[in-house]
Formats: sequence, C-alpha cells, structure tokens
Amino acid sequence: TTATGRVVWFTGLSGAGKSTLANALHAELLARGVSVELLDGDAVRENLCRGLGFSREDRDTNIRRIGFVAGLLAKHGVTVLVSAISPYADTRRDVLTGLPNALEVFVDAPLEVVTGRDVKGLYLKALAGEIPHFTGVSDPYEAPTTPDLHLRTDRISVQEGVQELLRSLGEA
Ligand code: GGZ
Repeated sequence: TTATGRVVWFTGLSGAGKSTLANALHAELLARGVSVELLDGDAVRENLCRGLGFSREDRDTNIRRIGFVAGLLAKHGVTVLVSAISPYADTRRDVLTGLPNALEVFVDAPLEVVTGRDVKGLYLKALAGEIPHFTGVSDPYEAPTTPDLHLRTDRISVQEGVQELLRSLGEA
C-alpha cells in the first residue's frame, strides 16, 4: 500500500509569498524524486473553482474543494502543496482536520510589507476602493494562532524558507 502523502497548506495574505515558497518547494521535492502536486489558489480559480468570487461563502467553497482534491491525491501517496489565502480560521481548521498528515504553514509578512511590494498592483487598487473585499484591506484575514510552521518572509529568504519546510517534512 502507498503511504499517505503529506499536505502542506500555505496560508497568508496576497503577496506574502505563498506561491513563491510552494513553487520553490515543489522544484526541490521534484528534484528529490518525490511525487508532488501543486494546488495554487490562482490556478484553481481558473478551472476547479471557476466562477467563484471572494465572499465568505465563495472563499469557503474554494477552500473546501481544494481540500477535497488534496485529500484524494494524498490518499495515493502524493505530497500536495496548497497555496491559497484561506482567510477563515474555522474553515481552515475544518479542512485541515480532515486531512491526516497536513502541515499548516503561515506565510507571514506585515501588511505594510505586502502593500509595499504590491507585485500585481492589487493593493494599490484595493486601497483606492477599486477591489471590494480585498483580504487585509477590506476583508478579514484570520492568522493561524498555532501553525505548524510560521515563516516571516520579510525576514528570511526563499531558500531559508524551503530549508525550514524540508525540515518540517522530515526531508532535510
Ligand atoms: C484577495 C484577491 C481578491 C480579493 C482577487 N481578495 O496575489 P494573487 O491575487 O495572485 O492571489 C490572490 C488570489 C486569491 O485567491 P485565493 O483562492 O487564494 O483566495 S481564498 O483562499 O480567500 O479563496 C489575489 C487575487 O486572487 N484576488 N481578488 N478580493 N485576493
């Protein structure tokens, strides 16, 4: 029988570095021959969750669908890297509780830092009121209080983050 795969669940604000870390970890695990899949909020919203918006209900639906697919993959031994804001603590706990072997990773940078980076220009628009319900600006983000791993991306490099992730996965 195939051992259950791990689920690494990256939660945090837009621009905090979830996808960057997930992509870097993905590359590292692939290089080590690990069977690994990425479920990125952005990509998922173009197919599996197409048509969903950013109300609490839609975000929760998004997160539950991602959790469902992650569980199917993990059951077959695949390591799954999930990158989604997943702003609601209750929903995260619900979904993560249903995934044996899941790691909750808080990808954390202060709002000033992510608004300063503003890689996609979304914070500028959100602060101008052009994007309603923007997480961290006009919509809640409930930070994890007891994450398995807390990465301050304004203080550590991507490579340091990946090293910490590998250690948490027992791969370092
Ligand atoms: C937050 C938004 C919003 C609003 C569009 N609030 O940094 P990005 O651009 O590429 O990633 C963000 C993505 C968030 O999707 P998730 O599936 O991760 O969200 S959730 O877990 O809450 O369901 C951002 C973009 O979509 N985006 N509008 N209003 N982020």
